[in-house]
Amino acid sequence: MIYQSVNQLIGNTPLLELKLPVPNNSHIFAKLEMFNPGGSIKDRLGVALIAAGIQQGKIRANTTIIEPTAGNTGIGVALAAQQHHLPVILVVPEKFSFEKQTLMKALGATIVNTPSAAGIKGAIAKAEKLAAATPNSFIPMQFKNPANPQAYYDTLGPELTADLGSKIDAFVAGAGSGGTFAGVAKYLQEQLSQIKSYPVEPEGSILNGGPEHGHRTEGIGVEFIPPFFKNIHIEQIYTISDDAAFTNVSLLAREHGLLVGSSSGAALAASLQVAEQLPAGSNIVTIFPDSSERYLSEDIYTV
Ligand code: MET
Repeated sequence: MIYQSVNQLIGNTPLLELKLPVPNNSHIFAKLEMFNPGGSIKDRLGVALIAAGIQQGKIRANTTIIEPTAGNTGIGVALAAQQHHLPVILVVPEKFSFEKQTLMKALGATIVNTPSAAGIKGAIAKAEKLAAATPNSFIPMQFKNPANPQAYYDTLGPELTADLGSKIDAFVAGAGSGGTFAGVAKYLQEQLSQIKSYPVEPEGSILNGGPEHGHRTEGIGVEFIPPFFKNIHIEQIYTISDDAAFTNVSLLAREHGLLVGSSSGAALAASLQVAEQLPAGSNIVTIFPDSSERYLSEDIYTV
């Protein structure tokens, strides 16, 4: 097949069974989202946010798109906005990786940095200020736009059941905006009544009650409960240390040939803990959102 646009390369990523020792002889399958053209799971979200904005009449020719992001959503939004020749301003706390910020700029976006200490809330507030001062602008706002979970409900969820049928016992995924977790969990819970769903956060995030502090694990972690979690059945929340996440990142590279980012390391740590709770031979599906290559400047392979 000869593809005609980068958009056609988004989604339908491979599902890999990890050949590592899993407690209770269970199986862990990882959805390899670094195979999307922008290098992360958030390409799915970028196209969905821009399409929803256009459909709702909130994005017209020359609308300036403004979005707060840790980087990957910004890359996805920049990629999608480029197809429509829309200007993009991405508001990024300065702590997020140099590589992601470079890629957003390469795709044509303008970056506005906010202080790391103000967190993602600081980036959201700055985006709102910029939008108020920019005529003809629109913030898709991944943190509350229903198009966020919907993008994953529509694409990633069905891809998992297409690959595994009804043989999925548990779904484990990191939460930042919470869109991936909530959208896929909703889809799977509708299809498979017995499935158990587990969100993953780094230590420093507040889902399990805190305490709130900075962390090296990037792209996941929340400062407020995602509104998308309403009506999703959550079995248990896993809070993973940076050490555990980065140890897995190194292990996955050294022993399994997988070059993944720290949120993937955290997802694997949680999946292994889930395996301890579940009956023998369970099938656990998790998500590896991006690649380690966008974190080399942060010494991702140094635990
Ligand atoms: N992963 C999303 C983004 O890249 C949300 C991050 S919130 C820590 O924007």
